[in-house]
Amino acid sequence: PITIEDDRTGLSVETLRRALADHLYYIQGKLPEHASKNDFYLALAFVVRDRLMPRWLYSKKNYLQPDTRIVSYLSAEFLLGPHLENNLINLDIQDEVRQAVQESNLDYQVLIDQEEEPGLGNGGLGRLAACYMDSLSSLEIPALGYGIRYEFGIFDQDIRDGWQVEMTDKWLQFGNPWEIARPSFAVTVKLGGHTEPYVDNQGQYKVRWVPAQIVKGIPYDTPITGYKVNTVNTLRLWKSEAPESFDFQVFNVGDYYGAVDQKIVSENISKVLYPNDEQVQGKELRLMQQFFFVSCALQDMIRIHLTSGRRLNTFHEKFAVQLNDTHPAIGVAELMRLLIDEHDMAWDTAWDVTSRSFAFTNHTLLPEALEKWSVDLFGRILPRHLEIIYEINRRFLDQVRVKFMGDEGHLERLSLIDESGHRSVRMANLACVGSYSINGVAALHTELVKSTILKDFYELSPEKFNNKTNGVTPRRWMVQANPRLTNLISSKIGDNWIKHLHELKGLEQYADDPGFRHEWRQIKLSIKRDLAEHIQRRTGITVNPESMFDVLVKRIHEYKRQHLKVLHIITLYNRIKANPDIDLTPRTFIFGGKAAPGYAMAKLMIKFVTSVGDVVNNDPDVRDRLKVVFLPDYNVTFGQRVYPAAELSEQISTAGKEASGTGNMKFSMNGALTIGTLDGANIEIREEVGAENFFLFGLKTPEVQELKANGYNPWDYYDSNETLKAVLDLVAHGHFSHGDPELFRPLLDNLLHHDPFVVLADYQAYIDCQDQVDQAYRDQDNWTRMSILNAARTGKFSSDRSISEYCEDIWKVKPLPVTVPI
Ligand code: 26Q
Repeated sequence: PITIEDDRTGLSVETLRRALADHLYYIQGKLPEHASKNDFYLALAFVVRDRLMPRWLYSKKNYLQPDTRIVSYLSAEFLLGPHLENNLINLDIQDEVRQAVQESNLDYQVLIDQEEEPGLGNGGLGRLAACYMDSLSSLEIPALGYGIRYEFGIFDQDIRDGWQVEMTDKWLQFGNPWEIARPSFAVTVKLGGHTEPYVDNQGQYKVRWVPAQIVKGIPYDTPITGYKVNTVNTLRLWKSEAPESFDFQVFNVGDYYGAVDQKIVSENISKVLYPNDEQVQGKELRLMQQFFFVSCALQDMIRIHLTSGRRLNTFHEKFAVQLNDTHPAIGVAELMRLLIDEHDMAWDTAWDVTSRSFAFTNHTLLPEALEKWSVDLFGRILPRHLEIIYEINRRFLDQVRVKFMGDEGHLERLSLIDESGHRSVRMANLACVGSYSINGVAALHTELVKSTILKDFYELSPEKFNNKTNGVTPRRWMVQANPRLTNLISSKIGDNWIKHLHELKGLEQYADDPGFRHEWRQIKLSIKRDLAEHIQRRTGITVNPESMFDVLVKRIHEYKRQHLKVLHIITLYNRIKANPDIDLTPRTFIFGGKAAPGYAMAKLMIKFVTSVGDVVNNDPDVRDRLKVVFLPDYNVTFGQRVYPAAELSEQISTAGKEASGTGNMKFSMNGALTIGTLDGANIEIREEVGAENFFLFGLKTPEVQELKANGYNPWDYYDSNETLKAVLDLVAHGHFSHGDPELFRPLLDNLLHHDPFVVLADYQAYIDCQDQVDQAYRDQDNWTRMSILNAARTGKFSSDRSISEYCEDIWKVKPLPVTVPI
């Protein structure tokens, strides 16, 4: 029989080829001979988007069914990474599309590489949100992600003369085929001004917010496909614009520039992602961003709720609203305002709905990362919310007084307002009071949250607290990033593991199989060769693919201790200089990561890596046994290249500082061994893979606390350890700075006199442990065995496991398979 496929939905190679040509001609408006690579990429992206559209539309339709319960994930960041290949994998059309592309005389990889990744996040927290969206769809959970459509995402990093240089990320400049603007669902958001009491026409005493400014929020929807299921959830990101009428009032009195100024402020709100992670500044624009997207999201949810035919007093039954850290915590006050001021609900009902809607995830233990807003600033931007927060606080503290009678300490610490010094609003406290669940992101982290930063809240409401250890999606971080390993694994145990990662356990039986080990090692080597070529192209540095690939990629921060890694490199360098014929394991040290532009010490740490690299890489005595590479512009795309190539994963934060880490999981899954401290999820990784397959070193959390309590003096470690002294002296004398003793002085002074992250105290333990790594690497057979066992035992770290736990314990939401009529 002759079957004719539709150009929009057909999946045969021939139809796909025709659809590609069709889109190039009619959507890009290009003849093939005039089309750029990007034109072909866009045409292909539209071919794929067409094919997910029916599933997307019917998934959306489900949201509006009255009984559908929806997870609403509120996050200021979604660090998605490229969509195209991910969607091909999820739709299971990779082979056909490859073939169609080839038959169109195009190069599949070239087209994939055209995509500019949406870098709408800083690091771990933003990437976690992206992995969670993937798992929600793959598990067929109705979900909406809400965030900001930043025009400029995380800056592009260049390295010039060894220093970081930031450049704007113009990710939208060549068009974004994955988003659809929905101007018909635009909402308005108020800012500034004052409040005034009034009596409404039912005789009710009410408060009116008279704003100084109104901005418009326009939603842009991106489809989030699930793996081999019909569910395609929506990520709805908001762009700010000036309302059409923006200029009338001012314009009429002739203040043209004033009118345009207002328009600029409106458009600035979604302009750029703040590039700081783990160090907050109380900037007005940042508060506006947070409020803007949260208000848009809640208004949108209320619209969906009412459209699905329900009354507002059941809002909490329709939506489970997750707060990704405190960045969206203003939502607690905003939902109260919307219900009371705009929908005439009584306070008690509104509070009942609100406090049953929100759940809060904490991601940090660093005091400098806790968000506080000065009451002055807050009241200037959100005068009504400040009143509401005062009222929430008054009622809350009344309850606290009953529980902790007469204890002023508790009241002071629990209050939503910090009254010490300049008064400020504590966003973590607002999130805790307004949420029915509070969770940390790894077992140790949750315990530390309960015993330190949120101790008082834990004592008040222990039942709210729970742990949800982070996870990462095996679709992106194995199937997409590491197709060769994926094929080998599936050839042995089938491909069920992609949805049920615990099934990787089946690999354990091959850990002692010489043939399997050989294949495993050959794959790692071939990926290392590809990375070596990439390094050559990007940095001009030649590296030996047979050397150990020792990788440290993550945001640059003192607590993550990239400088400890550099001290190790200098130690090896000194050994070679003292004895050029020394027998040591050749290594390639690969660094990547961005520093917050305002974080001088982090930027100096980058210069430290590159400067040591310049000397080590070019010293003839080293004879290419050590190579140091700093790869510029570490991002999701590069992560997909580097995790599969890594043999040693560096997870060396100060114990008690890294909430969880997620890169650690990506490495392990791809068969890297970890050298790490007992911090964050490292602890759980070690539990899973076995202590004998993990290189542990360093002080434990209580030991760090004790050391500091007893007056830690880093100088003592310098003074009593000759190798450490030699390393630091070499830096101090300018060996890595062309004789300039000043360049690294701030870094050295900090280490020798403050060392807040106990780098020097952990130095010797780290060196000793690295020496064990060297020894272990010499036995390649056993190393490969450990590598296989690592991958086989990482089932726990699938984000599917994390999301299932959120669904069962917190959100109380069940899968809802989507039916697509044919
Ligand atoms: C806040 C206010 C103003 C400006 C910026 C910020 C801001 C932005 C991003 C504060 C913090 C962040 C990011 C934090 C983050 O990425 N934390 C990481 O979260 C991961 C996911 O849970 C954990 O694995 C990491 O351990 C944790 O560091």
